[in-house]
Amino acid sequence: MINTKNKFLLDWIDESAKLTQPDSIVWIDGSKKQLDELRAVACKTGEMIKLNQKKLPGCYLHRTAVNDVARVEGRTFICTEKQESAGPTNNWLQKDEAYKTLRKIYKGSMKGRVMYVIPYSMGPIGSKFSKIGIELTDSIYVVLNMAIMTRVGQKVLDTLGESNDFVRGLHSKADLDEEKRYICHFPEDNTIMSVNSGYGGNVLLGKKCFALRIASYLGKQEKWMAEHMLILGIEDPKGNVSYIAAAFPSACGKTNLAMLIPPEIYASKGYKVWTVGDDIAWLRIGPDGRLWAVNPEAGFFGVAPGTNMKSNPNALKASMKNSIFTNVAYDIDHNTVWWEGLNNDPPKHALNWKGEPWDPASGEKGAHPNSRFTAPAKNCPCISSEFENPDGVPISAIVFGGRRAKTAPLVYQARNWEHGVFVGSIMASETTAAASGAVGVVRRDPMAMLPFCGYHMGDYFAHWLEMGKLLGDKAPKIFNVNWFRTDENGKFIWPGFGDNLRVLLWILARCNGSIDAVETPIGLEPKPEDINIDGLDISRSTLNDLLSVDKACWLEDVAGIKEFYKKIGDKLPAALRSELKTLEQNLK
Ligand code: GTP
Ligand code: SPV
Ligand code: MN
Repeated sequence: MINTKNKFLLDWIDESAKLTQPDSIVWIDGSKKQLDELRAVACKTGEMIKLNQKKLPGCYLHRTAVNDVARVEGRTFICTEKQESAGPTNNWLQKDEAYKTLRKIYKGSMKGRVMYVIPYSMGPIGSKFSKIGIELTDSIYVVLNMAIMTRVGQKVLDTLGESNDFVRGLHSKADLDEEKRYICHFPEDNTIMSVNSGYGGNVLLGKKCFALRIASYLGKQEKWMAEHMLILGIEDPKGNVSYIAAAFPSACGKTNLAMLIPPEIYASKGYKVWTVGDDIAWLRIGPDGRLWAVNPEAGFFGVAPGTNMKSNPNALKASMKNSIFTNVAYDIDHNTVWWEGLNNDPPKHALNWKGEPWDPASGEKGAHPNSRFTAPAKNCPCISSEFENPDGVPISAIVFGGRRAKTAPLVYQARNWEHGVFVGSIMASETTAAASGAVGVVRRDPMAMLPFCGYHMGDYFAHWLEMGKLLGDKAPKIFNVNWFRTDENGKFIWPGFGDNLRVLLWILARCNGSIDAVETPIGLEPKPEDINIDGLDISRSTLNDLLSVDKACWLEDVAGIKEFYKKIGDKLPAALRSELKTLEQNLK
């Protein structure tokens, strides 16, 4: 039995129950017994399908409503007293107005349902990095996902004690009405309200809503950072591990990079890669003055399509027990799951992600492009021994990157922290299926945080600059990568995946000062011979192309950056405006 005397918590639950009117309230203790009971209920109602327990022990399939398959950025709001606080890149609602609108929608929305109370910790319980949230939800799917993605149960309440310092998250599926779908954040009140969705990032409130949007706002006040970053450790043959944090937009390769398998030429020498996180990093300045990172999550909510034994065996293995699959194809004969890119052997008798009979020969996709697996981090064969370390890991390099068919070279280094913040601020990437809307359109996505920054983007840039001042010469070095350049046929030129280690090793060599670089108009690039291409199907001249800086392309980009900076307005730090001037002059 769960137990708390926290009056703030009990009052808020009371108030929320009066509003949403559930039949009953159940506290989630995170025990196997309780979760098993919920899984049984979900299977009975059809909310989940129990998969082949020999092949996929503890695994389940869930299908969302067909109109509810990705984050909805157009329906995601930062709700504050004044619009200025949300800034020009966020949808804004005046907070009192938002509460009023939302209360109408939530009224009675849990009638006939159970309200589950999920006490969870983002970050190892008790770590100085960690923060507590409580999510109220009428969805068993949400409960079971949160139990994988976060640390849940009584210990969280014990840590919270009678404090009011927790993030309130109220989620109701209501009737999944798109028109009345709201994902609302109240950073000034530590509150999240999500209604009329049942999908991932819209409803697992610990993830994007808390660990990025609310936490980025808290980080600004408390001088730390919440970022859309993977964290990985690279172990060299002597056993030294260096850590890299990398920010790529949604579905641009964080999970894959975090779990990469070193190519044979490196594996045979003893190089290893360890995963600390695949989506979110909380970064703080440690007692030694360096930047330290924890992954606030306890699981992976990873993109399924494209995941296979060659591209990402670690993710695949992680998802083969005690995992939940969302919106993948269903193999009727084997009671298992399938997605595009898993193998070349689609199931003979199958249902697609919508649950309809599906013929692989039809040309239609079996799995939704944004279908996902939810897997416990501890299942991952390459999970870092530091994953639970309450002090986190020290970061040597920060890497930005995106999907750019042209423009951005394979890798370049920023000349210093300020230039690095500039490099992050001008990131652009082709949109993906992770958010609803058009796919493949290039948009500015600074630090991969466009959809996740909980306050004014200009203030966010200023915060980055301030963190650099605090870090001084202990600041991580900053880089930019692009695995996604294409040739004239639209094919990716760089092999990517495990071979990305070749680029990461150049980055680490730059961090420890063991290698030179070449000055270019945009920053420091490798001497082509310093990227090891042994064993790759790539010529030196192709590598030169990958590293080339097309001035015309870049000047076009400068025009785009100017437009974006104009949108940021007066709050754009002068240092960034001056970096832009330098870039333009260098190119001319
Ligand atoms: P979110 O969970 O949405 O934040 O995404 P993510 O950044 O973790 O992306 P993920 O690693 O799941 O990759 C998304 C897609 O990019 C998958 O279809 C991958 O197969 C593909 N991908 C990942 N790494 C590479 C790479 O190095 N090269 C190429 N060409 N594709 C890649
Ligand atoms: C992303 O879109 O960046 C994700 C998936 O990691 S979601 O949790 O849906 O936001
Ligand atoms: Mn993400």
